[in-house]
Amino acid sequence: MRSWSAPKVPRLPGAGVPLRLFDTAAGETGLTRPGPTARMYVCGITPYDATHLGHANTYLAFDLVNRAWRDAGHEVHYTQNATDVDDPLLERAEQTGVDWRELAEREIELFRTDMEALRILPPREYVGVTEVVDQVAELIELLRDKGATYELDGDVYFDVSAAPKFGAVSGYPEALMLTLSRERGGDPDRPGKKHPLDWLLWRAERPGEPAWPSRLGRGRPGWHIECTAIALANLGSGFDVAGGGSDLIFPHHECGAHEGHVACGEWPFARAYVHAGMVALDGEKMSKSKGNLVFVSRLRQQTDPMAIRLALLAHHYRADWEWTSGQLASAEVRLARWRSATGLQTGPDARGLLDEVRARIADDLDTPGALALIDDWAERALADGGTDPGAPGLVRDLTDALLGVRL
Ligand code: 5CA
Ligand code: ZN
Repeated sequence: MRSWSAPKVPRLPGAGVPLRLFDTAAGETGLTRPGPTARMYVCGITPYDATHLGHANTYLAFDLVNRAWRDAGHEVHYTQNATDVDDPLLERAEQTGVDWRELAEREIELFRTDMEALRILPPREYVGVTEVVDQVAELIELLRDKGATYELDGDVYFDVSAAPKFGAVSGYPEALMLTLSRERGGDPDRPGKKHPLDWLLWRAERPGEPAWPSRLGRGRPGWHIECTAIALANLGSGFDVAGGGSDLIFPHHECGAHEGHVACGEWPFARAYVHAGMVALDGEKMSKSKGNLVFVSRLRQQTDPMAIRLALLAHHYRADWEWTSGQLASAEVRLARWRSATGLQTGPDARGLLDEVRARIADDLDTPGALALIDDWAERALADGGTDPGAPGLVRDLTDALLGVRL
């Protein structure tokens, strides 16, 4: 599918420092060690409703990873999917009397517009599952040939006993895995399964549901296998970062990691599993199924998208937090101050600021720390000026390149 258009990223003097990120699988923060080309896969939307602030927060986190790697001299190969056929999408289409393809297309287009407005760098490949059903089916066949699958009434399951490292990504105890599987699209209670945590790879055709022909019979892909197939086809095994919100730790990233492991014989499937926190509204995680949403597209009608970006950046990406409209007002004030300060002819020397901001971002994306440093520079610029004619331009460029906030 078409990705979205890329914002210009200014080049900064010198080079960024190696990026450290918290890896869920390791349970600690560690250095990312990409080659000349860093490889990142981020799970995309299920397009049955408009982009909300929670989504924006997650894609923003990985946009910062992308920008930090580029600043450190790497090319970045970034791939993202769109879950353009899945149960929640089909259910919403049915409820609203819209064709599921039209619904997906419309919401994906809105997502692209939102991402562009927020200056999120686009993935090199933006892949809808419906575009790669054949590849997904082939990967399932490969898993079948390795003895990792079984059939149940025409559906194909991954046999969890074929995954020797199951649990290595989430580190969750089995009871929690069962609960989360039940809540997040799994079917631990389905009779006939060998183990409750076995997961669906291929769903045989049901009346009224979309299906594709394959050597597995007519049907459609299960959820986790789509991301494994799309990541493998574009990035190969052992890529640098697999990303998403923390609600994807289990079962999605756990299951995907073992599909990749069994298919390729290589571990780890991704070198780091990185997760953004959950954004809540009215005390509950913002989610399409609950409907407690603040849409990016609606907010964009009221305010500058750069203020939305700044409001999100005020939180550490791994924090869970609750949206309130007051945060947008604070971000608008901050944006105006930064614009005033960088609009001056001269300012306080900012070369030290560049190093410090780079260091904050490289430290597991400490954006609150980075924002405080720029606040401090802006305050000094507005209070007593400064004599460096290059400083305002440098601050504009570093804010744009590293934080994606165009002043
Ligand atoms: N299509 C799948 C991934 S393959 C999916 O999870 N789609 S989604 O539309 O439900 O979510 C898209 C991304 O936004 C995921 O990374 C998810 O973890 C993240 N996300 C969803 N809700 C929130 C929230 N309230 N706060 C932060 N991130 C969220
Ligand atoms: Zn995914």
